[in-house]
Amino acid sequence: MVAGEANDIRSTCPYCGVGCGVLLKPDGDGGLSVRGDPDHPNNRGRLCSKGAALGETVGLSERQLTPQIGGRNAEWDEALDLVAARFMDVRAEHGPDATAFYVSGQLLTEDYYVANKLMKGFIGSANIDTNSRLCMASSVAGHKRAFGTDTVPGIYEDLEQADLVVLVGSNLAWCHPVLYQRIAAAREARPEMKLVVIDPRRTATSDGADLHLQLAIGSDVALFNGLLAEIARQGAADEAYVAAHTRGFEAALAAAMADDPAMTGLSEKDMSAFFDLWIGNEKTVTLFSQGVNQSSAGTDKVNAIINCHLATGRIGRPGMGPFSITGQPNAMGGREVGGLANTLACHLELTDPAHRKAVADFWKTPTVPQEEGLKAVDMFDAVADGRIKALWIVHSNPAVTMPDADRVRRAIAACPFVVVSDISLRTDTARLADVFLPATAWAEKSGTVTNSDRTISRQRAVLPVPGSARPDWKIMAEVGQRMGWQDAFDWETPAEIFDEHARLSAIAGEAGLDFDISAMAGMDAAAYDRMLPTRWPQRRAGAIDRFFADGKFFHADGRGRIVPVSYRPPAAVPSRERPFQLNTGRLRDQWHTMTRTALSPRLSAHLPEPFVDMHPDDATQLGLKPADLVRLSNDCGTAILRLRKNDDVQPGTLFAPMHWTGENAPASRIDALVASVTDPMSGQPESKASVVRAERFDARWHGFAIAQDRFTPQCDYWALARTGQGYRAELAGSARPDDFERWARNLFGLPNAAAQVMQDAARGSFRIAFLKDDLLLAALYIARKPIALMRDFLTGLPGSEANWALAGQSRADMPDPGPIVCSCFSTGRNTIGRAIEAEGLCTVEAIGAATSAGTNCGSCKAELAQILRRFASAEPVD
Ligand SMILES: Nc1nc2c(c(=O)[nH]1)N[C@H]1C(S)=C(S)[C@@H](COP(=O)(O)OP(=O)(O)OC[C@H]3O[C@@H](n4cnc5c(=O)[nH]c(N)nc54)[C@H](O)[C@@H]3O)O[C@H]1N2
Ligand SMILES: Nc1nc2c(c(=O)[nH]1)N[C@H]1C(S)=C(S)[C@@H](COP(=O)(O)OP(=O)(O)OC[C@H]3O[C@@H](n4cnc5c(=O)[nH]c(N)nc54)[C@H](O)[C@@H]3O)O[C@H]1N2
Ligand code: SF4
Ligand SMILES: [Mo]
Repeated sequence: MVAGEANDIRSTCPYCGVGCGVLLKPDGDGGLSVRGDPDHPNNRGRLCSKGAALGETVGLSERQLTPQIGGRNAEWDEALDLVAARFMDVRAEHGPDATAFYVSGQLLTEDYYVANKLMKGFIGSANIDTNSRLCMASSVAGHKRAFGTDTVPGIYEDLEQADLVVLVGSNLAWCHPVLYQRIAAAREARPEMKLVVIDPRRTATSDGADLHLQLAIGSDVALFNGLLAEIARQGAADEAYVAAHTRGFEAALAAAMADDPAMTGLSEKDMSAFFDLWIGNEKTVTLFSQGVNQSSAGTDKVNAIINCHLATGRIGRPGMGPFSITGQPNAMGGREVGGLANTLACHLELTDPAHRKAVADFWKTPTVPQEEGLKAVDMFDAVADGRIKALWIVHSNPAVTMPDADRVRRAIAACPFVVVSDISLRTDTARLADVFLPATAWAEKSGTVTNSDRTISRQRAVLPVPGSARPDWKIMAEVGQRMGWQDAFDWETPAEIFDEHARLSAIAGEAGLDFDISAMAGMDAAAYDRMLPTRWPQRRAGAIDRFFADGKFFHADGRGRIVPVSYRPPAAVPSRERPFQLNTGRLRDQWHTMTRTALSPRLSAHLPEPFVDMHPDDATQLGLKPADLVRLSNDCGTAILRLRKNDDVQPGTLFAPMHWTGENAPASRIDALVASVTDPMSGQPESKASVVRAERFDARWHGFAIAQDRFTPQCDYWALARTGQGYRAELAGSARPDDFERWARNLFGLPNAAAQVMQDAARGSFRIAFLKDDLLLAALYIARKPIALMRDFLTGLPGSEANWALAGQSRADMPDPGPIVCSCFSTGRNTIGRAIEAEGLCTVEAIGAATSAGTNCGSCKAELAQILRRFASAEPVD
């Protein structure tokens, strides 16, 4: 049903690959109320903090709603004609491979289909690659090696039915919170169910596990080879299964035996506990994510995991199997349409002449390329060295998220013709566009997405299209038509595109491949509109209940491959010059480059500043104090980040989030430090194991600013975040301005506002508050050292009568809540800590009863448990 209760519109959350169903109700004023859809099989009504805050991110304040050419507003006709003409000129003069598209796993399937058809079918190059190269490419390559196709055999129910869930390189509690909660609920119902987390770093996910293996970064192959060897030693291999359905066991076992599990740095005791658990539980799901994929050994890691499942026959049955979880809402859909430079469409292969011919016939085009196109890192190299002269970036922000991001940013800037389709101009990439094309955003557009367990769900337009924004599929189809291919890009609705995609998939089914949704073809607009969540395959030629249930794989001989793999350490080796391994990843309440989540004050309050986690021993050795700023550097670039001293990370390793950009913290772009080393098979970058040096950033002054209106600081370090009352920023500089009052007036754009000033020249401290009619407009607090202020309290003051704000302290009647832990109820860490102490709380439920924290979406439950544990062990909470 399209409409739920009380005319809510059913749609799908645009963030992670869990694919939660949402019920949306426009308030008629541009806003939206959002609830979890109780009838959606993925989430059954649950949402995480990001999904629950979607209503706060649909405003138009940051949107660009007209096309731009060279920075000036333009009509669509002019912009589209220009894009078509420039791409055709480059193609005519330099050949199709001088053009490229860089697209995204957040595109809808229909958008993605059009992009792929335009580039591979008509422009005639395979130079279309996607941010999924940075995300899923190693899993794709590993699946193809093992299974013959890119098949994710598992479904979410398997995670609930398993007796053992192993999470490898996955911070599920933060990155797939609703799925994590489904596992947590299953464990509550069946306490004998075990959870193992394999991650070099302590996380909210590992804190809830029965066993946490803090292996050395990049050593997963050695661990799973150790497991395969132990499986053989204990006689736990399923010999009949191996003989009937696989190839390669002997060679893989020999390679595994030759590897040394000590490379993991794990104790014998932990390793054998893990091996025994894994071997002892037939119903085991091994779920993996970016700690596996984003590695120069990513494909081998994937196969090392799958090997253990094939060797034990633990695949193709309920409650067991390898499970590659997708990150983006439509990472799976992008693989279906063939959005990667080395695939064709519907899991068909570019390099297979029969596949090529079938697709060319279907598309009625003579020009399907024979060669694979450039993978993301190579593509931006080709942009840098001038081979690519026309580039179209859709729904991604590669100037921030590609490895060696400063170089990528320079390459895009130097490219002769760059088109960017985005919803906002305020991105590091969009700022470099020659032509900017304004896309409709999530709540304004229609189509389908496929989640991690192959469930296709509808996204539905619920808000009116603002300004002259257009859906991505439409923009690309119009360009295709203007290039001269009227018929091939002549769709009126996304339903027609879906139908074409479903019909094309019949070819894949006939070729004996896994992706076949031909039974979904033939839907008219009304049927498409009513579409319910549907898991593929949906074949005309008889249903498949579960992939690999019959022991048949997609290699020509029908057998799965157990692939010999050997441990290789990460490409960059720590040295005296660059002694730290830099691990990077995600935070609970931010999505990638923050263009949407940072619009929500609640989400921004969780962790409002970029930081680096460093082990206390390393921090002491470097003479760093708590809250110092740290400068990380290597050959690629530098980043300045706030120090968080804690033993969540191992000595010699660092962790920093990936989210901050030139727009909100220009000195803290973490991918500026990530070397563009890739996995030789998948081309996926090693985003979690670059090497850096670390030192104190010698700031002469530190500052904290709050204001009602947005401001853009000019200093060496700053990080801006939204608050309920406006904005907050951390600031620091290596040179002290002569006149802080003038500096502050410039900063806030308040040349004449009334001000209160408090300063202590000897201590180097300066505070200024700007007021209008007793209401606080803005305030700035400066000191020589990192300043201790009640920040989370101060951020609530702009706009209120707070002529005492300069004190920087909360008042007895308004205690400082501390950093937000529960973003649904804005409950801070201090509030929770006070409740634990005052009321002697010792369970997450008791905290919920006392403070409401964790009682709505539940995304913070893992952190509440962490706070409790740390209180119990008298560890410092931060
Ligand atoms: N809140 C939030 N959720 C998201 C996203 C987001 O931006 N924000 N993005 C979505 C996307 S696109 C993706 S791809 C997923 C990613 O989801 P995850 O893969 O769960 O997230 P990451 O934080 O990138 O990395 C996971 C973990 O890998 C660990 N790791 C690093 N190196 C190694 C290693 O060598 N071995 C092992 N075993 N582990 C290692 C890191 O310490 C980290 O905790 O999240 C999705 N969900
Ligand atoms: N160091 C490090 N780097 C990483 C990673 C890591 O773990 N560590 N992870 C990698 C991974 S897994 C991923 S998936 C990538 C993600 O990296 P990106 O895809 O580059 O990041 P996003 O911020 O999701 O970029 C999406 C862009 O699309 C825009 N947008 C939003 N809605 C629409 C729409 O409807 N249409 C259009 N046209 N645009 C829209 C947004 O404003 C934003 O600018 O980052 C990768 N980079
Ligand atoms: S878990 Fe959260 S971010 Fe992921 S789809 Fe569900 S609500 Fe959206
Ligand atoms: Mo991703």
